[in-house]
Amino acid sequence: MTDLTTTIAGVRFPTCFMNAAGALCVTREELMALGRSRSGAIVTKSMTVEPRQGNPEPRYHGFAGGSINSMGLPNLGYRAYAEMIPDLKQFGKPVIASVAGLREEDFPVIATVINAAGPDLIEVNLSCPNIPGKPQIGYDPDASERIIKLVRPLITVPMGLKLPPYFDPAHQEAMQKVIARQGIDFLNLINSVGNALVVDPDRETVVIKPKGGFGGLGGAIIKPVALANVRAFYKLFEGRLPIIGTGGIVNGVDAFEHILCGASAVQIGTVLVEEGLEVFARLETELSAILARKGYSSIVDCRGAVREL
Ligand code: RRO
Repeated sequence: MTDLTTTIAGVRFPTCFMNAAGALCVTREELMALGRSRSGAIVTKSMTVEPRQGNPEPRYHGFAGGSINSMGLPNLGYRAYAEMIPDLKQFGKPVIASVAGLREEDFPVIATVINAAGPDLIEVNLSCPNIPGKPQIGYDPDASERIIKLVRPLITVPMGLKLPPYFDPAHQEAMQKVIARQGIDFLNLINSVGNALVVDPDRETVVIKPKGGFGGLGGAIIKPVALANVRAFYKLFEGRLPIIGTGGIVNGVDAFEHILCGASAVQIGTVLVEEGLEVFARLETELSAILARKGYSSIVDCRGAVREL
């Protein structure tokens, strides 16, 4: 049997597959179900200071090649997740708390209390595309660095950043400098491709209600963008900064491609929502099969090994 375990910033994961923040992880029931499932970790929905209902529905739409969402950060508020974390840790797999904020000042408030609750890792979400009037922080290196500076001293567990997709090396290099200066322990690449638009030609409408139909694209259709960002940051950090690859993973081969590009673990969003928790067993079987077929006995054996021509 191939070894699908992995380690991120010194934390061991029983398998490299886990939910992406946002997918089936808002309520206590959903998070406990992730604990009982084969997910290699429990990742919370990105949390804000106050509980939020999120944007008006319909706000998620799945289609053949992926999904578009404009959830608008529906979550229980950080106090509820802080209370839940001790229970979530009983499942013997890492708990990753995803921290967001509507204002810069929110991040340190949430980080302090969540860090004290003892998650195994904290992911700071700098890339929500769906709050009307709020740009994605990760597209502004100065704003990103201000927020990182506020929370970095408060967080004692491994701290990562969830970044938006970048489409130009100059933007990746600018962010790399911020990350290197501030001492980040891992990256999660990528969040959804923000402000995309899906149209239903039969009904002649957009498919989600918020923001005139604009929302974050996920699923199979974004895999090349995700792979590009995993690869670019893997190379910028010379393989020394652990990366969680997120975006476009539908089957074991997709996960293998993320690992070849440099991912140490992968997260599942759209396909988890579409298929449910059973997806984790399928992905394990499929990734094990391809690793075995190619003679790799573990993830470390092939991580980052994609060859250039
Ligand atoms: O809640 C959302 O609308 C959302 C968030 Br916070 C995010 O980071 N990425 C996304 O696609 N949707």
